[in-house]
Amino acid sequence: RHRFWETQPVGQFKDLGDASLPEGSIEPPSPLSEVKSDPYPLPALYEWTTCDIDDDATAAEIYSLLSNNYVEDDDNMFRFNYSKEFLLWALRPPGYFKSWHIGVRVKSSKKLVGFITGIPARIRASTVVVRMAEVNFLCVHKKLRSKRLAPVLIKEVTRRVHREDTWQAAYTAGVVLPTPISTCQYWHRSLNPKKLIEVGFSRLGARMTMSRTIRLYKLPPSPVIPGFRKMEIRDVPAVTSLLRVYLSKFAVAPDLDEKDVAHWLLPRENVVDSFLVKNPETHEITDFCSFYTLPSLILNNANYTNLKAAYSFYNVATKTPLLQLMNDALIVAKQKDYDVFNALDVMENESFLKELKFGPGDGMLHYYLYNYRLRHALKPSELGLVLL
Ligand code: NHW
Ligand code: EN5
Repeated sequence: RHRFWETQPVGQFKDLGDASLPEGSIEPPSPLSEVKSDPYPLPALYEWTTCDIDDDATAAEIYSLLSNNYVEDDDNMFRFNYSKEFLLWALRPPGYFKSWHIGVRVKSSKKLVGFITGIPARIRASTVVVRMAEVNFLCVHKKLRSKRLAPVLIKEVTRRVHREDTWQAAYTAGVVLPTPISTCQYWHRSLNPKKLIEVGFSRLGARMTMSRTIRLYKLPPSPVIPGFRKMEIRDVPAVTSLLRVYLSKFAVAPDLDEKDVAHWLLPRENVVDSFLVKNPETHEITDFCSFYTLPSLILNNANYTNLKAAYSFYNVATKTPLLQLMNDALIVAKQKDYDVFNALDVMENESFLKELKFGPGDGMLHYYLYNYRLRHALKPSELGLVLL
């Protein structure tokens, strides 16, 4: 069934439900001296490249490979269109390794045709904090599909991660592989229903007119919660404390320090937005919400080429009800001209999705760990991790 994945230290379908297997590493680390120092062999026409994303020309090549060849929905109507600024943010967190930004070029033309990345992260599984790589942006040019290049890219990122004495990884995918630790559903909240319907992202409901639909999704012009404002640098310590306490409730979640929070959550235009509620009397920061910006290309529409989507990131509500906090997140996303606000059913998101008029999407997101077994599969609500 899975000629590659069956050879890897990941949970296998045949072991599902075997409670006798212990939680933790599947295979032990090797001595670093035993990790190969040369890259995996590639088919003769191709060569490895370490991508220097600080170089504008290289960043442009990566952007172009992904915007033409990365993830599409099941009906090939939309393709993720990560911006250059987003990629720089996603790939340069505290302690990142340039060697984990890996490309494949055609030897003769130097054209970039393959890509995969890792970034370092500390992820807690149950009670143990594990150093991991978060692997993302695996991409093979459309013309080179089904040639088994993906397993080579995965083995090469694994080798380079091992070289940094890291033996576990976390990743998500829309496809089912051996074996998800959890399977989540995408939900979508229309902000610009007329455009979403015109481009085929959503449909006019039964017994609904366009004007009733527009009215259904209407939002107030500005946030409602007193003390709701953009996150600033001076808020990093308070936001870190809020998040650390909150994320400790989930079975799998990142272990974030102040440096991580500064990187991942300080607002960056058209990349990440973060807001908090500061009590006007006590000056206490009690609630926090964030979303990242990931537009999609609209593949076959005469009138529109881009869909501006916000994705729910990390949210913590200790005083304001989560529903109200997320309602203000929708309001600011609408103010900033997003077409749709997306969320997974992770953490406590189920508590607001239906009431805030999100509807289930046709996409699922499966979460995976490499070389780490959990005793049980997780409900989405037990996951405290959002990958980009
Ligand atoms: S998920 C997004 C992945 N990218 C896309 O979907 C973009 C569009 N598609 C493509 O570019 C987020 C190609 O179709 C790709 C596959 C490159 C996906 N994850 O080369 P072949 C991530 O980036 C397996 C893992 O012939 P292809 C997360 C497939 O099951 N494996 O296929 C990435 C089969 O193996 P099997 C995937 O279509 C996590 C083999 O690849 C996969 O030309 C990576 C076929 O290869 C996917 N999304 O290229 C793992 N899609 O055993 C990281 C297919 O079934 C693991 N496959 O025969 C951790 C590493 C670090 C460890 C450190 C200790
Ligand atoms: C790694 N970080 O399928 C990520 N998106 O539902 C890689 N559907 O946008 C893995 N097909 O349901 C990514 N509209 C896996 C996801 C790949 C992209 C994907 C889905 C998620 C999506 C939309 C458009 C469907 C177009 C036809 C969708 C319905 C919205 C509707 C709004 C009104 C209320 C009901 C729902």
